[in-house]
Amino acid sequence: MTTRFDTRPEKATPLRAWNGPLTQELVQRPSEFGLGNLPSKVQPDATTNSVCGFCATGCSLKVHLRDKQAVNLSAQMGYPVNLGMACPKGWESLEPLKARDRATSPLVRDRSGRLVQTSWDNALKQFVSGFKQIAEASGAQALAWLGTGQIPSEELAFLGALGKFGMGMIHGDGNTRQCMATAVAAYKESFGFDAPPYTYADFEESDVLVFVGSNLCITHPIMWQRVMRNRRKPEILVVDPRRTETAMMATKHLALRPKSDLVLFYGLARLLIESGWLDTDFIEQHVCGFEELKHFLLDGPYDAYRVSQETGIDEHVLLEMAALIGSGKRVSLWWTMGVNQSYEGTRVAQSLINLALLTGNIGKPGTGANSITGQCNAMGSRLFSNTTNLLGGHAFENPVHREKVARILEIPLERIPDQSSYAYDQIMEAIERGEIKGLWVVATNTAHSWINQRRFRKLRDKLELLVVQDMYHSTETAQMADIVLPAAGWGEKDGTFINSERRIGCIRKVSRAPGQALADFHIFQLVSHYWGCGEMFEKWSSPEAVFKLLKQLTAGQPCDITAIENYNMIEAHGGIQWPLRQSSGFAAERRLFEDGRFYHANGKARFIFEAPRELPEPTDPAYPLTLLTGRGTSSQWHTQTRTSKSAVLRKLSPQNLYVEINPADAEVYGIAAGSQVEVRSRRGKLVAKAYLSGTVSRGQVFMPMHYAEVNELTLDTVDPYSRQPSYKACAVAITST
Ligand SMILES: Nc1nc2c(c(=O)[nH]1)N[C@H]1C(S)=C(S)[C@@H](COP(=O)(O)OP(=O)(O)OC[C@H]3O[C@@H](n4cnc5c(=O)[nH]c(N)nc54)[C@H](O)[C@@H]3O)O[C@H]1N2
Ligand SMILES: Nc1nc2c(c(=O)[nH]1)N[C@H]1C(S)=C(S)[C@@H](COP(=O)(O)OP(=O)(O)OC[C@H]3O[C@@H](n4cnc5c(=O)[nH]c(N)nc54)[C@H](O)[C@@H]3O)O[C@H]1N2
Ligand code: SF4
Ligand SMILES: [Mo]
Repeated sequence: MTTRFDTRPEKATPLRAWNGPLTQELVQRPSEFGLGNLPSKVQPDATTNSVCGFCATGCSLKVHLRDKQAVNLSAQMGYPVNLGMACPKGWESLEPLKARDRATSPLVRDRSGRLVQTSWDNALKQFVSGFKQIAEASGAQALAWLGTGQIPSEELAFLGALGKFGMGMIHGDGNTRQCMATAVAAYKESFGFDAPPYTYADFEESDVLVFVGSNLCITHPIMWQRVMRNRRKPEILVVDPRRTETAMMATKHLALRPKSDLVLFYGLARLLIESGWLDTDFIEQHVCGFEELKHFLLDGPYDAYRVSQETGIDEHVLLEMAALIGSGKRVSLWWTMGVNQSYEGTRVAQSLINLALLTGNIGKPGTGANSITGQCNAMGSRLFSNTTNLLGGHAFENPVHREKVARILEIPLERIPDQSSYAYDQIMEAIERGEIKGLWVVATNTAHSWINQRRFRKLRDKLELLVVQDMYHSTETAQMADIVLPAAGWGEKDGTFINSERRIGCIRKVSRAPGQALADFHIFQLVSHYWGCGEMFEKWSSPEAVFKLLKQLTAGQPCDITAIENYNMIEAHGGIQWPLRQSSGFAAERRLFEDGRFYHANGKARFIFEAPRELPEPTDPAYPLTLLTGRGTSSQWHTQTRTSKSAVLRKLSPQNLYVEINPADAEVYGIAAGSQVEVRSRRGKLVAKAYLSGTVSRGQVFMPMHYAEVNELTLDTVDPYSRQPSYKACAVAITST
């Protein structure tokens, strides 16, 4: 669908009765609202620090201002995360803000099907009346929102609280489901709380680092720099079917068969048990379920011979790896999407956690079973989005938790639902069934990033109202919307992000949003007033005021941050990791579980295991190749709405879709290097340029997710525990065109 814009000024709609001076100001002067928002200590011409808005490394950038407007930036020296370094995306952070396709005014679809400019007042009236009509006709379960891990915690919490407590929605999820849900499910079950235990110093303090399904070099370049600072001459093992940039830098690359991870780690656990490479004291005191795990491994098909057959990794390499993990002084295990995005990802993540627990590699320098987070604030989303859990890591089902949240937020208890939301895929299915009819998409580009796009695109017609809130009017999802709400982006608003090592850092408004674009925070304030629940959010007057509420909500939780006073304190310490219960004398880098106490009621961790499942879509003669998808380069971010706006970043990445094919396979299929090929799955097909390379093994092909067509091919299966989509393996065929 192509969308054209009508730039004719629209007849002013009269304001309805407002219930607060704030909203008056917001609506009358939307583009100026919050301009005075720069931190008071910052002079008009000065520098201020802001955490990067791309990946979850959480580097701090020093932004240089002229007349309160950012003109340049550099990496901040001395910040405990990046130590003066930044990757190309960080350096280019200001460019996406200047793009010509920024959404600068609300848009609504007119009768002829075009998106036309309108006022905030009109857009919000249409949004609210449309959603209310749906709720009146079909109940609040007919509404849902999809959020993100890319806006500050204060905004995420606002969206979640507004959606559930204010507007009465039950269903809301976010793009963190595509990304981190598996790690969340795994940690919760194994440790009793979603708690990545590490600190980045662990990269420097390990003797053995094992990276599983992580291409750290390009996906978290500054974390990789921390690995490079390790002076202990570490062994670096990379477990990835592809010979990635990271694998090339490793001391050993284990190119396992796609999705054979579970068998591999069960095989290694068995070798550890058989060889007595265990920390038996640690297991006895701090972990439940060892005997059960032992029987499962010793009685099951996890001997080195069979594991080698299934994974494609030589037996002697398995033994070497077990010896490194079993006898290494400080072993750390790291994983990302090669694990999380799988139909059995939760169990794979837990098989890694099991290895750390078996060898007592947790709670000490250079150790841990460490999930690396993707988006800048995926960790904030895990705690504060009010989707998978009630604000602050609480449970919707728990009456004590509901009472606590109602008391702190001063809202009626009955506004808090006692059931969890549908997950992302279940929201999609509910739209397909005609059960969900109104969808509000905030800071995610579903029409590119969601799995099996063809199925998704058919859902558009099932929705009575699709509202998209984005920085750009040009995204695939915004183009499908009935209403587009123009949002300010990173750099144009205040708030906090939580990085991969649980470090809370501040982002600052250093640039003015274009036209009438507003910070998501202010959009949520407006929606609350138009919905008629503005009173409930009276205290939610600024991001920092919300931060104070959030910190109260964490009281007594593993993520307790009640001792963080305010944003200034966060800045003064170079970010602060959760938890922080006492404000005096804490180290800049802290890890969890130093006392061996986990978050289950008995203080112990659990060994969790289960027999591997069948691959949902194995290859066959019609579709003989396995398609792997993931990140292509360090200069491309996801659906490229932001990174494509920087000329520098564009130069650093291929502009057109390509498919990596092993040269031997190319010969079999008669494919010449650089030629156009058709890639087909059971769901769709596309044309891409053939890039012949030994980085993929025979029988596999790789395509980066940055091009919209790729998810036409992917298979929409999910892990049953985390409901995270299995983006990383489906069967395809290739022919030359
Ligand atoms: N430049 C850049 N950086 C980013 C992002 C970006 O878009 N661009 N996105 C950010 C986000 S949100 C995320 S979630 C992270 C993702 O960071 P990563 O997880 O590091 O990135 P991916 O390329 O998605 O996947 C990692 C690897 O998993 C491998 N893999 C596929 N199947 C399997 C398997 O069965 N087993 C194993 N062991 N490995 C497998 C792939 O070959 C791939 O190399 O990156 C973050 N950083
Ligand atoms: N095939 C395949 N598909 C994948 C993956 C894969 O490995 N393979 N990885 C998955 C993963 S891990 C992830 S995280 C997802 C990412 O998928 P998406 O979340 O869809 O990707 P982004 O391009 O980051 O989309 C963010 C959107 O928010 C907008 N935006 C940015 N900042 C703001 C803001 O402050 N406010 C508002 N309102 N909007 C803003 C951007 O313009 C953009 O449209 O993709 C998933 N899809
Ligand atoms: S590594 Fe991540 S956080 Fe650091 S500058 Fe690059 S994109 Fe930003
Ligand atoms: Mo992600």
